[in-house]
Amino acid sequence: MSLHQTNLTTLQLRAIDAAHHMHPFTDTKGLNAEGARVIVKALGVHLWDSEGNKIIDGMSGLWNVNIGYGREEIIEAVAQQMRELPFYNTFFKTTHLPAIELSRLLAEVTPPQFQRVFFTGSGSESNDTIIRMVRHYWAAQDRPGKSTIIARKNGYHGSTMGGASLGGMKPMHAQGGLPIPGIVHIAQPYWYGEGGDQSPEEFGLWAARELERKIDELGADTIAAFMAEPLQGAGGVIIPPSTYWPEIQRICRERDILLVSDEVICGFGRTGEWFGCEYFGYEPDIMAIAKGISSGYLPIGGVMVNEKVAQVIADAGDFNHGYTYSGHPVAAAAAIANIKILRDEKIVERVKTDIGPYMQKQWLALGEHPMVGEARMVGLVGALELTPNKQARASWPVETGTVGLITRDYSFQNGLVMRATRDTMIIAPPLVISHEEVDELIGKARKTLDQAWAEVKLRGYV
Ligand code: PXG
Repeated sequence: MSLHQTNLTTLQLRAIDAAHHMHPFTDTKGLNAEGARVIVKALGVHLWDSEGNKIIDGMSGLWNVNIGYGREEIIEAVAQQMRELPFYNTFFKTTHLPAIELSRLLAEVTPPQFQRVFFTGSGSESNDTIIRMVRHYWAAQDRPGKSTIIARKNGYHGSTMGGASLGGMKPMHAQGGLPIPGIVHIAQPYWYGEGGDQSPEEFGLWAARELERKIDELGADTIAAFMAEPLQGAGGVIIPPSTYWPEIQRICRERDILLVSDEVICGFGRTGEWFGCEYFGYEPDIMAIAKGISSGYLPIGGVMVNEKVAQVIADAGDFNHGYTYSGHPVAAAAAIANIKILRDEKIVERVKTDIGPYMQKQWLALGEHPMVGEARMVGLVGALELTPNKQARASWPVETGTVGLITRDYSFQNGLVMRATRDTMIIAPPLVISHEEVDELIGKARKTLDQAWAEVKLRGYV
């Protein structure tokens, strides 16, 4: 009998989970001592747990449920595709209707330089694909020495060997022998944390020129590509100063380096444009996509490739790369239905002109709270920097992350999923959130800050 048909208590469900389920990015002992929260259903922007608590999902699942939960169009499309063709591959000179339709749709909604997609099953697989693709691109032009990829400290590009190597997360590198060779990291454009006395604009130029310095140090004839997120998501919603991206683009063009945009979080409307590169005004050669492509209803990802790169790959014969689930027909059907909802309901435009500005105004006002050093947001993705001293942008006199966790726990208790990265609170609600739901979310966030502020004062952290 499936668990759905039983009347197991939350404690019993937690015990089974603790006995058999290894959770990602989790301290298993700590989790099992506490017990996992069991999520049982979701609708719109809300989740329900096994205790009957209703929670507003301020993180869109894991930054991916852009159209919100419970859309029947996707359920229908998936069920129909399951009946018709639950699986076939796209390897040996075959294709199928969902892969054909989705590739055309992606060519329509992505920036004009992108007419071709390589399908994957996730963001990590997209980035692993990109490592192989950019090296193959240069090798195919008799320049195999152009193989190093430059990425950034505190960037996030996934959890596979390649993805985690491209990422600049120290705790990830510390496990499993990472990064793999041929990947180097430069500074991130994190003005609040690292900008010191410089203005954001000055600091943005400095951070971009770190790329120039690194390329010149290693020699442009050894560098294949630069990869970055338009804004860093998992790293703490780090929004680069306006000077950053134009300078990065100039440097890549002048030195003949491929520019890769990891759009796994920013893609499909998060910033109020379809893709983050459109928001920040640059033209990548390659984009990694996943998450919002299907709003998480089924796992699927891809790599968008411009004509320059696609042509070289095509002229070079076999590209010896692919996944069983590249272009999975049912996942593709979910993605097609999702993209049509985003497009036909003008959800991305709504983020830009209506709900984005509406939420930004209230979110930025949280910056006046005594505990908040900076509130920032673009589209529907934002962060609050928690600090004991606003003017000094000071960090807390306890282990990094302590105050973030206190705040996150209050947020959960208040029925709001708001993430903590270090001592930075993060928000990225579904793009379909209503005005009333924004009011609800902000009210809960404000209450959470008040409670956390009282507690850190009680604990003597201020
Ligand atoms: N690139 C970016 C920019 C991401 O945010 C990936 C690639 C990898 O995608 P997959 O589908 O392989 O997970 C991501 C994923 C967090 C968190 O805690 C963020 C992600 C994944 C898991 C947790 O913020 N982003």
